[in-house]
Amino acid sequence: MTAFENIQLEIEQQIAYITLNRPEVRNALDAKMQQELARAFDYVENKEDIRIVIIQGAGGKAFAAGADIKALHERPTLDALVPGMQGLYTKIEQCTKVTIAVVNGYALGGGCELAMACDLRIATEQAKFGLPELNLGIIPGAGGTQRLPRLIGKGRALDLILTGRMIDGVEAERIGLVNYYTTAEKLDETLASVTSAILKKGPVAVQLAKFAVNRGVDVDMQTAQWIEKLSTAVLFGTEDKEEGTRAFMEKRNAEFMNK
Ligand code: CO8
Repeated sequence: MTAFENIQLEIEQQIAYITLNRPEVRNALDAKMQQELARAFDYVENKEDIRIVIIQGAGGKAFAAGADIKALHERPTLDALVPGMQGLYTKIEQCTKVTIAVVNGYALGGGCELAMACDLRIATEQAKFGLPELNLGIIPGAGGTQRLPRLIGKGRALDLILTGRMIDGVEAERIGLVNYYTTAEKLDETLASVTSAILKKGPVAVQLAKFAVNRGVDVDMQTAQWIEKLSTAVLFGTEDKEEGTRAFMEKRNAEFMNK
């Protein structure tokens, strides 16, 4: 793996920590940061021992303040047709590992959209979420117009997109934009409790639960239920299912083998 400049990637036990690292511009996502994120996700995707990816922002002020507006200013019309940020966030959403955004500062525009592409979001009292793109004469074009209503409903999504107002972590949790609201002091504890709960589960079941939810949400119910059924069929053939059910009957904790 080659070194990164605008992000950091650290791996500790079964968790990869990706830190967006341009604090002087509130971790705005320029082209280099986006390319590096794509490379980091290619890397972790192929590492079997990594089961969770945590994305966070450096500097204590921002998760990410969105796309780099200076670069955005120069972009011609047809640039919007390339996969770009939208494609990157789809790649992140489709990562087979569990992804968690830790928002301890501004998550605006493309920063908020990045958090929404993750499976789970944790916010602290420093967090501020918003989609201010309309102030710039554009729309949330990195999946935001689609992921936000799927997460919080159409009415609330339109309010946030049309007004561009910022909300704090308490409101974000109330409307379902984040899963957990915590304080900066309790962040590590919250994160540890979420990650340890996930790491105790059967690894293939975790992967297929994420797959079934993500793929099922955008298709008709019957197709979605087939996705669920076929995923269950795969799991029925795993050692994880053998161990998980046997452990219950033997009144002990399961020890999953990831096979
Ligand atoms: N891009 C570039 N530079 C930025 C950005 C950004 N998004 N955000 C902050 N910066 C820079 C500032 O210009 C400033 O630089 P300098 O020191 O050289 O003046 C530095 O970061 C610090 O910023 P502030 O002084 O403003 O710091 P504050 O802590 O007072 O405020 C805010 C922080 C609230 C985050 C404020 O900087 C802000 O409002 N930033 C812009 C937020 C925004 O509008 N984000 C949306 C961007 S557009 C987007 O994300 C579109 C995604 C979809 C694209 C799809 C394309 C196909």
